[in-house]
Amino acid sequence: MKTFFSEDHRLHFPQAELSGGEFVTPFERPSRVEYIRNRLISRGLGAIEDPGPVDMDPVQTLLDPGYLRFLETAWADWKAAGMAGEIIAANVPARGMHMDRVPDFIDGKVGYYCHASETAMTAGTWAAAQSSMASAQAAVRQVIGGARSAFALCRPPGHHATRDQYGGYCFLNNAAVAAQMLRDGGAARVAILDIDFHHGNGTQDIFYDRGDVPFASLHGAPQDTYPYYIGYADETGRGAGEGANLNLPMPPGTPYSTWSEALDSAIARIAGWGAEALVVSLGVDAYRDDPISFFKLDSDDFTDAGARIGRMDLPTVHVMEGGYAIEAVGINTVNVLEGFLG
Ligand code: SP5
Ligand code: ZN
Repeated sequence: MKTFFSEDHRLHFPQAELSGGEFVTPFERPSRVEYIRNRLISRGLGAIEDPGPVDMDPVQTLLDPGYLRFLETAWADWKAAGMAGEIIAANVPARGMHMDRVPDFIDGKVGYYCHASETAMTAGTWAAAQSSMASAQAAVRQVIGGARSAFALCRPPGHHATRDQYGGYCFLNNAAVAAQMLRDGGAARVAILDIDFHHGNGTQDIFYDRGDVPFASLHGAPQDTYPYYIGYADETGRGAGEGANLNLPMPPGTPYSTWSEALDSAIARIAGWGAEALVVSLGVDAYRDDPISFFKLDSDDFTDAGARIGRMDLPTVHVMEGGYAIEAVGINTVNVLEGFLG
């Protein structure tokens, strides 16, 4: 399996994440993908290639143009306004306020386009997010070209980003654009299976009204974890998308025996949807030692999960999402891919 990876991820590394009322070094840090890359090499999983430049056409078609312009100019606008630090959202439109009027001043714009203030932006964030998207796109091209699967080693991750909001360490929804590109490449139905510990709110939102890109997510119950206000089991899709959204929230302490049953039901639904291609939002933060999560998967469980996904026998693009237990993130991620390959 080929991996696509851009060194430009390094351009995004904020100093600060707001966590428990303190600024800490972000959990989503550059070393994560270095551990994954080193493990790919030591296991001999296949070539690792630079993706080349991003193609913004499919990104602009799927996402909000105003949001993309905001991401492109946010840092310059922030600095021009005399802000000393990194970009952090301090105000967001809340109940009773206007949800659809974009402020002129950058501080207000930031809140309008952000849903979670733990995530900071810096000078290099936009370039890094585009390079991450480029890896997803190169992996899609590989699969459209006939490969059974490819791995997009994306950083920053993407599944929390909506059409017009960043947050949860995500800026551009790589998995969503990958799925749309597989649709455009001829697959009539493209399923997205999200195994990251957190609910893939951005991906769900982007395809909620559509039946051609069904979405299934296994995640920590929103009552107990980020993104808190979405990810319930009764969110089943709308209009043409009714019945094409499957949320499988699970409580703190969930072991692999329970999680793997949920995975099997997601896999059965994806078969029922008649998917012709698959995008896996591959987060490994369901791991027992993950510092911000509460499932209890062991490293071996990720191999078994990958094997179950592989038995679906679909052309598959794996897109890296979360996973913050630094020393294990490479092992767990590559275990999924090795399990998948069989
Ligand atoms: C892609 C992805 O996995 N994003 C996750 C975003 C999680 N945001 C909330 C993090 C809360 C961290 N607080 C941790 C306290 C640890 N004691
Ligand atoms: Zn996550």
